[in-house]
Amino acid sequence: MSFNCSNIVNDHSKTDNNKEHYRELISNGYFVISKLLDRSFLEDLKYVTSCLLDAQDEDAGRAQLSTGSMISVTENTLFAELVVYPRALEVLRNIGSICPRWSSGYIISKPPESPALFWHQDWWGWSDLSSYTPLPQQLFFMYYLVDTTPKNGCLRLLQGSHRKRHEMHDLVPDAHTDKLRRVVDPNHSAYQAIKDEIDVPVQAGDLVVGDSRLLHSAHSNISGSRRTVITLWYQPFYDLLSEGLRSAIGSPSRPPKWTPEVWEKLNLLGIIPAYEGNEEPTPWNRTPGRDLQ
Ligand SMILES: O=C(O)CCC(=O)C(=O)O
Repeated sequence: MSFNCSNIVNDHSKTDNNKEHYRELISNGYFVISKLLDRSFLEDLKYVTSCLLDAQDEDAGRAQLSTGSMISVTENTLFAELVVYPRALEVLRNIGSICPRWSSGYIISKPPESPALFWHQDWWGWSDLSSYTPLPQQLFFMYYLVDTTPKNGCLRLLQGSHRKRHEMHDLVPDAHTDKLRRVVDPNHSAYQAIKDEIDVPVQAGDLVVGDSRLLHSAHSNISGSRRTVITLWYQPFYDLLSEGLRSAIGSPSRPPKWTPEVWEKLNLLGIIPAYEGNEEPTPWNRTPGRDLQ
């Protein structure tokens, strides 16, 4: 299996790079790795993703006008390969994650001429004290399948907001509401540009890794083409999480498109969380408490 401690890289130039990524993650809340995806895998992902997007009905699009599509990666087995893509697992190992777990993932595609994504952060365990410490509980791995710029909806973020309160935390405490998803009020502060925001334009096949507590959003897509990202969620330090958090993560449900053989392979790689204790799950809470200062 790939999370073998003996595989840890000891090439010194690489080690410096890895230290830098870890430092960026802890202090800024994210880092970018260019060209992580191999060309032919990228083409396969593009093809399968386009087929899934073409098959989506219009109601699904309206319900997620701000986000874009929200299609689970369990809709096609190709994405299971992405979950355990060796270069991605190496990225995890290099930031010190010995036995990470993966919990979910989505294809998020902004159609042509679509509005901005609302400002939000994705951490749901703010009732757990570890949420107010430097180490990330959960990471996003965002793979953009096309080149992105502010014109076609590139990612934008508030550096350091994973550990430091920003006024956006109070303006939009929990952004995951039906109203914001449907853009009922396009003038809502959740969609607006912020003085401190940083654009993260990338090239197709690049990877953006970030702390789930980081405030982020995406520009509107004013181009004539889709802008697609695949977001995967990992717990890099799963074994250090409180029992309540591990209980809340539980074990993923197994929708039928990923066959038992696929799940078995992922299980053998140790990447699927499986909580077997009796602790009450930490309640779902997406609003940071006053301890975030
Ligand atoms: O669409 C994007 O660029 C960002 C997606 C996002 O915010 C997320 O996956 O949490």
